[in-house]
Amino acid sequence: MHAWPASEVPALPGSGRDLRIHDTATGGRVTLVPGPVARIYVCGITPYDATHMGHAATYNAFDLVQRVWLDTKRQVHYVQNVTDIDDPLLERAVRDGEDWTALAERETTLFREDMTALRMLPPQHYVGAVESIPKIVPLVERLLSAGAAYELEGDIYFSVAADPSFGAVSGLDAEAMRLLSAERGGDPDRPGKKNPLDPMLWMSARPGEPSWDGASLGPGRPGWHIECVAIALDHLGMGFDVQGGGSDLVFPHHEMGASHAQALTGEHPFAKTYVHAGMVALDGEKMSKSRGNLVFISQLRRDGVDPAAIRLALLAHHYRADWEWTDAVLTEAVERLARWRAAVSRPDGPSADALVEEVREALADDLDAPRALAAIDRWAAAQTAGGGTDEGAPGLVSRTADALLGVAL
Ligand code: 5CA
Ligand code: ZN
Repeated sequence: MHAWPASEVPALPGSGRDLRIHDTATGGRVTLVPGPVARIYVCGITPYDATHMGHAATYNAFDLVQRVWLDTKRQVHYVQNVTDIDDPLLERAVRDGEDWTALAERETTLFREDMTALRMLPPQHYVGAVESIPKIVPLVERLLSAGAAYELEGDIYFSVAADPSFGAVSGLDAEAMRLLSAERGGDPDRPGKKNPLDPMLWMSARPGEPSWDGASLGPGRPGWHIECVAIALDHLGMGFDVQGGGSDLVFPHHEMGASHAQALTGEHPFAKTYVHAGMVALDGEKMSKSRGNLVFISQLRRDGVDPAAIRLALLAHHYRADWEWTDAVLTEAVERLARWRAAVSRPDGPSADALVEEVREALADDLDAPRALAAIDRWAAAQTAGGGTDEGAPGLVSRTADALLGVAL
């Protein structure tokens, strides 16, 4: 699949800082020190009801990770998937009487447009589940022959018992895992499973549903977790720097992915660091497709909202916080954007050398974007108060907002 066009990332004077970030697996902060090419996998959308504010908030967090890395003069190798075949996508297509491929294509196109408008850096590899089936099937076959998977009435399940470090990503107990598994695509109550938590790797063809050639597995379609494992191993290999997603992916998705990969390769870890963004809510409830309480980026754009203001609304919240979308959040962002634009449109202003370092330091400190915004607010206020004759300052502030925050002034 093709991704979306990249916006330029201006180079800033001096050099960036290594990112200290919260790692879900250890429950503490780690300093990321990738090689010259930092490797990141961010779980992509299931293409229906895209792109809502929750999606955008999560992708914003991982866009910041990359901007910090680029500022340290590293290259970034970024991979993202599209879950273009899965139960919820098929259910939505049936509900709306629409062809599931048309639905997936339309929503993926919309997502690309929204990501472009928000100046999110594109992945080098944007990969669909369907196009990955030829990579997924041999992995499932290998898990079967290694005794890490088993068949149940034609379906193939992964055996969580095959991974001695199962549980290491989420740190949850069995009861909590069981509840989340039932809520998030698992089938803990299906009789005959070795462990209720065991996730499906390959679902045999169901009447009226699409299916693909699964070689020795028979016709069917892939499970969710093995999709991301196949794509990540294909493009990044084991031990990549960060796997990212929203906090609703900690369990089962990222836990199972780590177990699949470890059982496949005998190596540890799948990702060195697991990073999760908080959940955006609307009207007191997590914004979700199943509840339908969604604010769409494309709708706001159609309403004439500047994408840079949407971006500022996202940046005003710490990525790990759960927060609520309100009209006031947007109004504040629109006002901030206007203040910043007025401040950088003057020919000179207060020196911005220290500001660049403040923004760098805020982001390196577990992506503290609200602190970065506050620093630029202070510069803009000083500018408005008429202090300073540094001719390079407005341009430097613009480049800083663009390079580190993805905000075009
Ligand atoms: N296709 C899978 C990942 S492989 C999936 O979870 N798709 S999704 O469309 O449901 O979500 C895409 C990303 O948005 C995930 O990282 C998910 O954690 C995140 N996300 C979904 N809802 C919210 C929300 N309300 N707030 C923040 N992030 C969210
Ligand atoms: Zn995923």
